[in-house]
Amino acid sequence: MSRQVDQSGNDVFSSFEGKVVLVLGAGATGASIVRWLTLNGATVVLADSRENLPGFGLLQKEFPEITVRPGPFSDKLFTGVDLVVSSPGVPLAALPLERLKNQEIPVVGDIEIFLRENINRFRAKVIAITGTNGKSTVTRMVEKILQSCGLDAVAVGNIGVPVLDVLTQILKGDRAPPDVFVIEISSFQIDTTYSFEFDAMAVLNISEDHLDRYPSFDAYAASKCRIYSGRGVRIVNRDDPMVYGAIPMLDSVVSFGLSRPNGHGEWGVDQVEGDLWLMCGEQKVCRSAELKVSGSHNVSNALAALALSSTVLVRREGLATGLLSYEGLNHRMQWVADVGGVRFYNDSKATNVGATLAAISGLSTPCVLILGGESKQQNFALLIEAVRENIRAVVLMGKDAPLIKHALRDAGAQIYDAPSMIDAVRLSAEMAKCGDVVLLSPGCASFDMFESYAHRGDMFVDAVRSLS
Ligand code: UMA
Ligand code: ADP
Repeated sequence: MSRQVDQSGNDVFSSFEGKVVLVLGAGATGASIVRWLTLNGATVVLADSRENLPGFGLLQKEFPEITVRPGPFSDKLFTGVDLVVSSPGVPLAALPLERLKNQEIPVVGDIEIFLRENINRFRAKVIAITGTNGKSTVTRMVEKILQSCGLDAVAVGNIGVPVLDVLTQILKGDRAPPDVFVIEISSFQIDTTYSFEFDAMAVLNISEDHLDRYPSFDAYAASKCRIYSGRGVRIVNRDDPMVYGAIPMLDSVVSFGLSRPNGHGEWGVDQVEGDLWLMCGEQKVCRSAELKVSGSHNVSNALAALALSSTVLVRREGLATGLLSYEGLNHRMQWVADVGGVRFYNDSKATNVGATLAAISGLSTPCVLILGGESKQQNFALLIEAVRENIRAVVLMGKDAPLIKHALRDAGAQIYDAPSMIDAVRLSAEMAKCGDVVLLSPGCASFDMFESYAHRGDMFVDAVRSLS
């Protein structure tokens, strides 16, 4: 992003008054950007590549003054604009980036605008959390910890609350600026961010995902690690070579991992008098068994949350209480029901292979696994070993079922196809033996069959309830 000055020589970001801003994507983010820009005096053109916007009527009602351009993004759309603000779901490759660069028109996302506004006008602390898996979990854990320590902390970003909507609330006097914004930030959002004005940040882990959006796994990993390029305390996972290897050993690096802490101020676990404790250096914080979420990946998440929270705290008395009040989120290894001696778990939020691996390795009983959907070009052979060890049968659903079946052909498990969620659940219930687990952990995006991962999880829960 070279130029930040509009045709009249003004800094585009210093005031939006009178600026022509093109907003791309009319989803939750797009609407929040329009809200913020109109409130701050910009002339907004909102474009969405869908011809028939379902919420078109509502948008026109809320923003009668803006121009809406449905349909494929044409070159003409970008003429005469001072700034382009893009939604995370819009692939940058779909934009005429070369032309925009030549014309010195910046292309940014909502997080960039938020960070600039926060620095200039609100000055709240900002913690940023990214990674392939665990972002929402850690974001909520940090929010809980900070609230328990007496701070006004608010979770925003990819977790489902567009950052600019909170700034709009503040500007309208509907809420006070918080002490801390805890931002869950996706790689799509990082790609349109440049300021990285965070007080602390973490890349929790990196494994394959979104390979339909990035030219390679390395490009995806590099996108995530860009959040370390600003100032602030860099919290890094010493168990993940993709993350640990990516950062130069600069100042302000604090590590966490599932081993004894490396030293004072570092985070880890240790056995003390027969119990496994989460530790900061030599200091005990809480027993791992006290956490209300299970699995070693959640111990890792808890350590990351403690490390991140500590960077903005003067006193740490509420750390353990806040962490232990976190009870988990729906659709992440959520127990649904026991039917005929079989436990059913909803892990619909496992939208990539890494999350499915974490789910399977946390199980101590045989399992029937419901897998499949949009595979996003991931390598499902990574599941072979875990399937061989833990899985009685695999029930496949969705668009890329044939591809996954091929990848798992040597895994030694029985593999079945199911045309719908209800069929998948019935088939799994037939395959499972008393004492087994039936686990929906699809390792895929949901959009081939469902509106979202939450819709997929809800359909699973309904299907399980219909069994009993
Ligand atoms: N659109 C276009 N052209 C395109 C692509 C999309 O016009 O080429 C339009 C669509 O027609 C639609 C709009 O863009 O009208 C949707 O925008 P969006 O996909 O950016 O979605 P939002 O509703 O703005 O939600 C986004 C995040 N979605 C994505 O990154 C895909 C939400 O994360 C996030 O909660 C929200 O902003 C608030 O910050 C969801 C997600 O799936 C949960 N994230 C991915 C993940 O977690 O793996 C990254
Ligand atoms: P995200 O917001 O990054 O998608 P979530 O906290 O919503 O992360 O969890 C998504 C999925 O990843 C769930 O299936 C969850 O069980 C799994 N998961 C959570 N934390 C981790 C981790 N540290 N490593 C691997 N998988 C994880």
